[in-house]
Amino acid sequence: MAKSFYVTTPIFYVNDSPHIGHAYTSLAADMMARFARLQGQKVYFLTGTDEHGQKVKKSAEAAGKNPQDFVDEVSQRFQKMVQDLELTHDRFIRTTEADHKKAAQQLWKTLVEKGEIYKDTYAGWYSVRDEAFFQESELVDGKAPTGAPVEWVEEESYFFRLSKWQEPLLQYFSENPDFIGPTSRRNEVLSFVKGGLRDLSISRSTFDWGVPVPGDPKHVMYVWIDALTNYITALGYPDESELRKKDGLWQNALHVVGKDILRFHCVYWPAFLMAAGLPLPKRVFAHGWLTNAGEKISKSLGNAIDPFALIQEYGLDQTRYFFLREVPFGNDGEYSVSSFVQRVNSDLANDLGNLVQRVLSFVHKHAAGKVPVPGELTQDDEDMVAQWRKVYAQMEEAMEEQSLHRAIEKLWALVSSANKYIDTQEPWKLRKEDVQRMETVLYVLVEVIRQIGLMAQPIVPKGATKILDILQIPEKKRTFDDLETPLKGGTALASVEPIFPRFQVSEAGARDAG
Ligand code: ME8
Repeated sequence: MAKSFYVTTPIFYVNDSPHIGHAYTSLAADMMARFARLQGQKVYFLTGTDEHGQKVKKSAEAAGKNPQDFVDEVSQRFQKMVQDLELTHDRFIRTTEADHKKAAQQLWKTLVEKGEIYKDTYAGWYSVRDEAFFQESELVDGKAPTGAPVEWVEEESYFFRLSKWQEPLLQYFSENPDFIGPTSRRNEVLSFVKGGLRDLSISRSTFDWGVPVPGDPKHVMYVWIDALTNYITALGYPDESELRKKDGLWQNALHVVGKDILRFHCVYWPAFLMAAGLPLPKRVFAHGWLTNAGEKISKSLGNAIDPFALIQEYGLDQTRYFFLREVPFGNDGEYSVSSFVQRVNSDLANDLGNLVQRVLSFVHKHAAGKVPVPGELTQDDEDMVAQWRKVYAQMEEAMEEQSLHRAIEKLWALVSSANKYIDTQEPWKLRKEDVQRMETVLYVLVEVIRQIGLMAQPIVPKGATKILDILQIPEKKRTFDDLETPLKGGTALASVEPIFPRFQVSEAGARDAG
């Protein structure tokens, strides 16, 4: 039976336009979804927008719009981003959709029935930018730890008995050491929970842009309890059958998030689920921040990079490749135009692009444009043709740990091996000395290019598709299972076209310098 894999991105606030940070998370999740599909897994990939709360409400006011019109408009920009990124998501969820509101209200009702919610008064600090409550002791120079301004809030509020879940959470983390990745983030969560949990205010009564609290419409739900529920709305909750299915989507769910929202996903969310008697997702993986000149890229800091501009100028494959390869997934990563151009020139244009171009043009010129029929394979040939097995196993292992950069690095080691193989076998010499041997060498190379094309699909889908199209590989023969079935000699190749262009390094350097 095919394994299941459910991958989610955070749902993004519609307070402002999407920037490269949002695109980054989305591209990473997309690579995971594509990889799992090619493995033959049953995949569900969810992304969307988080449309309630004070932050969105204030942005709507500032824009002079009513909140619904405003969120419709900004959500469109995120839907456009998702389209431009050519994500392979199964649903784009919006928290203003009816099925989601119903799910959030059902979760609330269940928590009430289980005695997990009580009414009191909240008095404390609130950061609208973080949509988070803070204790006096947590403030740094009168601001939230993120540097966001805070305001004093004193209002009637419902509370969730979070304190009660401190021990069960710690026990769960110890029994499920892979629940949070990477390890540094796991440690961060452990120390936060060990430091003691207070009950959490989960409703607001001084504004109305949110999901109404069942039975008490003066209150709207705290935006995070509403937002987190999106992950189960998409699986049909209040119907719990998918959530409880053994080895179904939920038991194999991975939440990909940025490290800024670790606490919400690794403490609040599992506590809500435990309290409601629902099973937990398999894992939360928190990646780092993209930085520009050392500062987190964010709209509020005014250093946002427009993903649309980047894609338009350099291409989608290039944008995917740079961010997923350059930044070790989990760490922070610095973006600059010159590092971008250097990376895509060297890995895409030179290493992979040249390999394909060189070999396939040679086949067109000197081997009648057909996959050559090999003679007997030498040990070197055998090793080259079989190297993918090790590479693929390494990629699978890396993907299991969300080590996206490592998976890419392993594949590019195969690209390097193929380039070395050309240099040692020297087919251009064989053309004059031993045509049969030349054909064998070319066969090996074309076969390895096919293997690389297959495995590169989740990383650079457009380039990989071009490669597989030149090789005339039928659409149905492009899964990872097909790695096992080598090319047959004699198939005609389509004409060769450039796969990855080169960019000017000098211009990029000038741009970084401002
Ligand atoms: O937090 N580098 O939404 P949000 C890397 N609505 N990733 C970045 C980034 C950067 N500089 N900036 C943003 C919310 N991100 C909530 C989520 S989920 C139930 C609710 C990415 O619009 C990263 O994934 O503020 C981060 O966690 C997310 O955008 C925050 O998006």
